[in-house]
Amino acid sequence: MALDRNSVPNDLNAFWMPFTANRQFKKAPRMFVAADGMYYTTSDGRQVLDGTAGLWCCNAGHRRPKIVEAIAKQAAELDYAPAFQMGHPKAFELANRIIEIAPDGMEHVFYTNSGSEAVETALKLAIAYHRARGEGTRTRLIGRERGYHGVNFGGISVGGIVNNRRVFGSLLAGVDHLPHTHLLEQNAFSRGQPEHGAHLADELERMVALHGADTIAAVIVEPMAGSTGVLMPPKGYLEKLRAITAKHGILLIFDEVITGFGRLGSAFAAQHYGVMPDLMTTAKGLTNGVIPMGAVLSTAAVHDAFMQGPEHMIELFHGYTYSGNPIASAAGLATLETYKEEGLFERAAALAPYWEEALHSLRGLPHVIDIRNMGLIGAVELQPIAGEPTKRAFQAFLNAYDKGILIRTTGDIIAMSPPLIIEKTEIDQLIGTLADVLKTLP
Ligand code: PXG
Repeated sequence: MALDRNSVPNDLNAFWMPFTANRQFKKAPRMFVAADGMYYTTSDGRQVLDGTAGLWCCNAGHRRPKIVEAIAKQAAELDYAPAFQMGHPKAFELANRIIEIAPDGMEHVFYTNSGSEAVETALKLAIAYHRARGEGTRTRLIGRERGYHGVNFGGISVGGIVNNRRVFGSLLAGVDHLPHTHLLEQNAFSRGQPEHGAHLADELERMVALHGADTIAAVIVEPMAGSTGVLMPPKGYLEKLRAITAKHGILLIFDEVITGFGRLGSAFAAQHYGVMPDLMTTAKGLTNGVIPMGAVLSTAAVHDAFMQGPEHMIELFHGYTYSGNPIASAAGLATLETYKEEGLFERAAALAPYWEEALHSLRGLPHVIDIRNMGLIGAVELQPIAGEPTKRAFQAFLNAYDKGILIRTTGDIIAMSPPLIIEKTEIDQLIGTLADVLKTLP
């Protein structure tokens, strides 16, 4: 018999929360009921400074008027249009605006509803691209240890997070992983890109020798790994990956779900690092996190390989009911306008040195074993409590929340990625409060 939840409107039991310690949360819930600019309001009426742009997505801050208005207007005008064999103007307009700010050479946009779907789309595109060109033996996908590419089967297969993989069966076949680039001993407390580790890209040559280039479709990496703790690409590493993939006809996919839309001070990490992939996955900042939307950006070479055969035939058997959804498209357009009008990418670049100094002022505080930064992203790595990994950082997260700042933790790493509208005084507030938290941690 169905439970009668009407009698208990605030029962927390029914909602099975994602990536959350459900039982712990439901004993002491942390609820946001409103947001504005840099701040969330909690259900007990406190203001919490958003040190993470939600989940790395609200790059323009919260409740931005242009975005709010665009969504309301679109819902009242054209709420939904079929995504297959029909179009609506805003999806086309948004694709053009994305291409305008994308690295030179990116010419096409395929819409999804999340980063995870963008990843699945890119992996499928890579395999189908080679097949379309008569190289159907290229099916192998190469990811990297400590990579995060969302939670669907392709993404967790190429991803390198043990907990995201081990309880979900056999995953995709034909996947291999490059080593991660986090060389704590050599690179601790580097500012920006670390010096050591470019040689780790040479592992790809070893994989080519092992598997044969003609079996490998693509390499997928986050240009800067976000979720597993803000792991920077060592100097020269991405350039090497690009050179080796190009040499062997392997596609290079940059997963820019976090790094896209200004996080590093340029529109995309590809521009920041000056390395051009064949496909890019994006989501999050595309709509400022307000409405779900993701997108895969593609070069003309990849796209054009599909444009063959009779013209009435569907070229790519892939897509989602909500690909390019009108309200998401309107939100995306208003978001990109907000970024542009307020110069937020340039703002992130201009603030980056201040952010770097503030972050590195935490060096020397208890348990801090590394600090990393790039653009408006930063991480503080803590020494784990012996035998109890993750506990120390999670305690820091809880204490920080009580003191009025929102941070993220992954393992024993604290990650921060504030909205690009943050003021210097708010950087001081964020880092100052974090310093207080670190001083009192067990
Ligand atoms: N790729 C990358 C690089 C990501 O960071 C995804 C794909 C998946 O996106 P969706 O939209 O399906 O969640 C992500 C998502 C965190 C955190 O705190 C990171 C993500 C999501 C939630 C939390 O590190 N990244």
